[in-house]
Amino acid sequence: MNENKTNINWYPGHMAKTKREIKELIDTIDIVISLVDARIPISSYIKDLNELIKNKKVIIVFNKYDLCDKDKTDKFIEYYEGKYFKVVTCDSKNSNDYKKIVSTCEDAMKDINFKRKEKGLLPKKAKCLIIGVPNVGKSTLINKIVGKKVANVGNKPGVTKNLNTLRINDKIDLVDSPGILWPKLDNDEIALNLASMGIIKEEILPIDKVAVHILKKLNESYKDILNKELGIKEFEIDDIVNMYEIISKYRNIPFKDGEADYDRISSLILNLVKNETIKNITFD
Ligand SMILES: Nc1nc2c(ncn2[C@@H]2O[C@H](COP(=O)(O)OP(=O)(O)OP(=O)(O)O)[C@@H](O)[C@H]2O)c(=O)[nH]1
Ligand SMILES: [Mg+2]
Repeated sequence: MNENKTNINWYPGHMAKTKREIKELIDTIDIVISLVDARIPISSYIKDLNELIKNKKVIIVFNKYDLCDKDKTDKFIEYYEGKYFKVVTCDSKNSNDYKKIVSTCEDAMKDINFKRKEKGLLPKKAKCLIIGVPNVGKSTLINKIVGKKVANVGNKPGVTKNLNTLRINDKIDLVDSPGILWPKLDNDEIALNLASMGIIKEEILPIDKVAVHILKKLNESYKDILNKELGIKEFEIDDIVNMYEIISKYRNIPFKDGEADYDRISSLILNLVKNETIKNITFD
């Protein structure tokens, strides 16, 4: 198995381009809606957000809230509260939580228009930029707010390719943006958390490293899931070969050349998260 330490540097050209375009656009933006994955609310926060968006009003959205461990979420919400205008939890896929975001935008815009009035300026329509790492649910949220499919969505990173302004109503315009990361993913824990949630493309990191990271995290906080989904009762980080053999037997995955089929099992572990079989987890 590949146990080498990787120094991942994934920063494709289109992310640099998106950042340049955001910097050009930002003066016309009133509110920034910054999405994090509620399962990794710190790891999935864009590291250079403040530099990118100057001092705009920010709403932090804990998206995929339906998939996170709610017992752990409050302390992360507290961490962001006070730093930003508002924190909102949201399941963009199967709920009407998006309404909380719309009303928070309206509140933020009241503040902005009040200040404009003091300066003798007319009220303006809210222009809101949706921003976040890849695959966090930006386009899904936009489709919910619009009430129909206006943006492409996919269960993989890098679906949206361009900044895209959409008229919502006479009060709000929304700008969808491609997912961005920061130039160097030099922290292994953060990189592996991002990979576990499908935010970094699968080809970027060795799949077995990501799978072992998931096992380790489940063992730290969610032993019942490890047992139920993979048949592991006593996790041993120093004996991954044995762990993979246990999973082979439990899941009926045939051995290959006398060994557990590492690639297949690693894929299976990643897919448990990707297909939402494993829920109620927070890795940060
Ligand atoms: N369970 C759950 N799934 C979600 C939620 N929001 C989005 N998804 C799923 O997450 C995947 C990615 O959604 P997208 O809306 O394409 O994500 P994006 O941030 O626009 O991704 P890029 O355009 O690649 O940056 C899709 O499979 C969505 O169905 C949510 O709140 N809960
Ligand atoms: Mg998108």
